[in-house]
Amino acid sequence: MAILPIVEVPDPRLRQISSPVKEVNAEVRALIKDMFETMYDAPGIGLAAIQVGVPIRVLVMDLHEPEEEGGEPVNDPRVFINPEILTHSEEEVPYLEGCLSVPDQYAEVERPDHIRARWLDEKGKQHEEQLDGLLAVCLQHEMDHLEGILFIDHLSRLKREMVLKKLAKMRKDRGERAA
Ligand code: GNR
Ligand code: NI
Repeated sequence: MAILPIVEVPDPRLRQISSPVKEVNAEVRALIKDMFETMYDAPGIGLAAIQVGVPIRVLVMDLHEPEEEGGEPVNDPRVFINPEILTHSEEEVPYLEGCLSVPDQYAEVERPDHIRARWLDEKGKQHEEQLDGLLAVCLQHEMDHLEGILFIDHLSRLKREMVLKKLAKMRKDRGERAA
């Protein structure tokens, strides 16, 4: 059990293409456990293995709602191994995205509204489902990480530079080395 350091821009590892998982074994399951711990600690709603420096096609996700008044937090952990998008809608919708690897920066990204996806779970069992809403947004964001793509790559050059400038300023104000 471990909370792993999250890789942030401009680390070149975020640009790597992740390799398919050949066998869903104990080593992969141990990584998944650490990824959940890291994601919940951050906190975030999704995490790709490359964000903790491991270039394999493993994603974890939990779209847990923030605790409602007086209610219990609802956890819904999901694992996606070797995910594929089979089809996607023509219609795109904007969503205000953020990324643990581009800390504290948010921008609207347009993506297909719903997708049909196939993946393996942590037991190696295959799933195929139509996904929409935040689940579709998040899976597409995480699958981009597997190809070395970040949400800021979907923005205009001007907007991307604004986001990176704000990040550099935030780091400078916090006394970190600028990107
Ligand atoms: O925690 C996260 N929130 C989020 C919000 C909108 C769209 C995508 C995301 S994913 C992000 C965690 C992350 O960086 N995953 O790669
Ligand atoms: Ni991300």
